[in-house]
Amino acid sequence: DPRSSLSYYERYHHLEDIYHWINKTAHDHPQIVEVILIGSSYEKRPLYVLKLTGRGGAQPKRAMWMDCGIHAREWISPAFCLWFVHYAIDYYGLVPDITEILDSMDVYVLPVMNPDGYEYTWTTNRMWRKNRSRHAGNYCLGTDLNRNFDANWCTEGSSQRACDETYCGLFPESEPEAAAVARFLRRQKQTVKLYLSIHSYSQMLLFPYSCSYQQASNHHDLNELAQQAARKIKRHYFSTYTYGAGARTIYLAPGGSDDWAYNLGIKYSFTLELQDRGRYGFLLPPELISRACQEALTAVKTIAEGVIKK
Ligand code: ING
Ligand code: ZN
Repeated sequence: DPRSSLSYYERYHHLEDIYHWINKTAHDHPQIVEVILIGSSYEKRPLYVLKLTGRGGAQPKRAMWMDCGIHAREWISPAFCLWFVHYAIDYYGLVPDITEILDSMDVYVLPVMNPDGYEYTWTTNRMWRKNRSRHAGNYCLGTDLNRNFDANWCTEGSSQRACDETYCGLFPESEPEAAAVARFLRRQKQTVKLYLSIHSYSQMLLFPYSCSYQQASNHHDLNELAQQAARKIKRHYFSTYTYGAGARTIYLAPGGSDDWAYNLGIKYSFTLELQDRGRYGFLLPPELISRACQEALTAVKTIAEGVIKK
């Protein structure tokens, strides 16, 4: 097996395998990790969040949120959430960067936000993007979860047609996956200071707004953090990440989670588009997982440290 030299974190995993990993990780590291069930998917799969907690910090402690796998085919995204949790557990107390982050902020990680879609990419259609919900009268299945949040919902840049890839759903948070995340963040909005959503591909660090061409009130802060992250990645790995407000950097995209979180009051809100820039696209080979995750880890640590110091 040519993959036998790759570690668990350098491979992609079935959904069942990831659920097993979540349980085992929490069981093996009870002093750092706690599992929280925040809801379930359309097909009734659990949505588990891992809460990582360090020692220090004043009460109430600040927090950051990171979700992976909103889009089913972006396999590097769940792979990165697992990579990040593993890194945090392995190096907490040993490496100053992650130690400071966990001591300053609780870290909530949702490894697979769209489990039904993820499963479908393993069994049936590798290029599936949306969830797997059915709406009365529609032949086509699935809503784009990153068009289903309440941020200029279903305006230009998304579709009202159920067969389209950017179908916005019946109403904001019509999808149980989006509703579960929104409900959790609404309850935690006093403590959550940083929102991160992990996608692929195109190597970009995006921030609000994507739902309009309006400039965020702290645009310069957001741009500076993204620039710092991009420069650090360039210096360490020679990879280019472009950055900027979503609508101006890629395209107008209403209903996205980062814009919604930003409007909720989480003023540091980013979408990270991981490797690559199009050679393999969504089909990033396992051999490239390690490099992609190291770059993403650099970005996450840089942004989190920046938020802690603000
Ligand atoms: N890109 C994102 C998408 O949902 C995005 C871009 C970012 C949209 C932030 C809205 C808000 O289209 C990918 N690759 O999914
Ligand atoms: Zn995506």
